[in-house]
Amino acid sequence: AGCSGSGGSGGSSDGKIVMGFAQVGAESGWRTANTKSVQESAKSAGVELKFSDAQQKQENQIKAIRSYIQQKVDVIAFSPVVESGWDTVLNEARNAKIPVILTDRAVDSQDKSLYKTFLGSDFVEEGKKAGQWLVDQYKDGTDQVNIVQLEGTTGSAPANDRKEGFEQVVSADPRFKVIASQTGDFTRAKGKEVMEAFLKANPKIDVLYAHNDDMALGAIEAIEGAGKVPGKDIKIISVDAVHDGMQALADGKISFIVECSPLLGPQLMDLAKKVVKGEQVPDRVVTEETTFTQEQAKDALPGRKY
Ligand code: GYE
Repeated sequence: AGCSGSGGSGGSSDGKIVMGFAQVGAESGWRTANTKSVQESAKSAGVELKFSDAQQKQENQIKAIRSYIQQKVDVIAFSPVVESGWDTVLNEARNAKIPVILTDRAVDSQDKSLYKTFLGSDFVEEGKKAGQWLVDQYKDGTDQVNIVQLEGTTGSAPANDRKEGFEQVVSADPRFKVIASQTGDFTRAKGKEVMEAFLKANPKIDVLYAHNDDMALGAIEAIEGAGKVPGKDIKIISVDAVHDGMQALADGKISFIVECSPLLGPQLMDLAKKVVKGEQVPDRVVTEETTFTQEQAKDALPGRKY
């Protein structure tokens, strides 16, 4: 990008589209698979990729976006770590006439013209699927069901929405009680640490709902460390379906996983090419996803790419 002269919109000196991609970090198996997908698809789509890792900090992401604006890339894509606080930098991109694509996570900006499209999952739907599985599991009981929740990164779209969708479903039945809920920042280490605290403070935990597999995997270590059997003494529901999560599901340690696909790269490159050409794109592209029981995980594992 930044080459002057004829031909209008950007392009690197060899005519390639240049994309600046501001990634959240490397906090989870999901994120690693997502990064790989973006990098590989850029290569095969002939897109020159400038990539940055914000280490889960909004200020780093804003810095990265500003530097992409300065470098006059053709298109900026990013996965906003939290939902709020983006209007200023998105305005700067718009003033510089650089189109922005949101991938994976949403922003809460009122002005939808600050970005061209949003590619990613419906996280409220994922939370509902998690809640629905639980409701089905306990359809015959009368006892109270004590639930603890490991939330994703505070203020992030998947944490907000997975919590909301789950609540919408389970709150219809007064037996379901969320007795503790805290962030584990989508990491294994935090998932373990917070689950240890939950176990100390709550003698009777029936269910863990973790907003991603990594936190569930950390929590499994905490549960085993406390002398309990994950999947039996405490049922575990999580979201993502990355390899290690699917393995724990097949092994009976996790009870149910709601899939969230990280393989957004090919669709992102497609959208980027259209946006750079000035073509119309849909303002929302939702990823297709399923759910996995323990049996389904055993079948699916050999063919999983991540
Ligand atoms: O579920 C989690 C990751 O934004 C969908 O971020 C993504 C979430 C994913 O750290 O594992």
